[in-house]
Amino acid sequence: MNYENILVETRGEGARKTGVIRLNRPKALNALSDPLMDELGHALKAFDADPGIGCIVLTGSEKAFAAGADIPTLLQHDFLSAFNSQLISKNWEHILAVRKPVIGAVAGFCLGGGCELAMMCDVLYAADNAKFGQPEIKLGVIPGGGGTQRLPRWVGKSKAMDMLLTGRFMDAAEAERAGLVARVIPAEQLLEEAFKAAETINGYSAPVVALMKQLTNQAFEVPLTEGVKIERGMFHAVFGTHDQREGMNAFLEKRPANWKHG
Ligand code: DAK
Repeated sequence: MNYENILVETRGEGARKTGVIRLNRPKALNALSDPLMDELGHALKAFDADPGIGCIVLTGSEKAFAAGADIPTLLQHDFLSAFNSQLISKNWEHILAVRKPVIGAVAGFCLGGGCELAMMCDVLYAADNAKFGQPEIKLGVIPGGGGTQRLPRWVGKSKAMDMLLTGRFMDAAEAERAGLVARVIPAEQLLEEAFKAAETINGYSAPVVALMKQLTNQAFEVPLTEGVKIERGMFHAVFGTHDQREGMNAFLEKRPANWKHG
């Protein structure tokens, strides 16, 4: 696929590298048009399928991660055309099918669908100039990419309501306090820090990383007792891998582990 709305590269020195996807529609503050979301889905799938990639960093520009769905496109629809075409639904949740960790590195505006996309990442790092918001109410609509569902789970009901009902933006410091992002990083160091975290993850056993992601995301989907039960079964299952014995032996022998990713 020929990418026109994203930039794609790989980074890193180790055996497993980092796939980097940069949203790139600067004139529209990276608004998430259908072509952009198609390209994003394609790039995510390709990195996920590549055994040489350990994890993925998704980022935008210094000015905007993404300022939301593409408003001119939304304006072309009425109820029937939105309903019949399943408006921007088909390519929206490809990111949720990715089994490798996706680190969102957010600088500048992260609004509407941009915030919803960020919340679908596994880890979020924010530059100190990041601004998060679900301003759909100002456009006379509600979020359509999960904003009313994920935001309360991430930041609690009261803060989510405050943001959804007023349309106000949250700065990076508030986002960290609220638990929306893992860390706030000076803007000029954002990507380097994200790459460093990615390199660390790339250095671990791939199936264990994938399982860790799967189980942690499952915490938002299943009841606690059920989730703990599934974790217990999976804990026992990893004892069937080479990497469990290797990791524990390497610790006792005071040497780096030599993972076989199996
Ligand atoms: N779409 C298209 N173009 C946008 C845009 C957007 N969301 N946001 C900004 N732009 C464009 C502006 O129109 C402007 O273009 P020109 O006029 O230069 O041609 C350019 O980017 C620069 O924007 P501004 O001149 O406005 O720049 P400022 O620095 O003054 O303001 C801003 C920055 C981010 C505060 C402002 O642009 C803004 O408020 N933008 C709109 C933010 C917003 O309302 N976002 C929510 C959109 S609705 C769904 C999934 C997702 C969604 C729906 C359904 N399904 C799965 C069903 C999501 C919906 C949304 O996100």
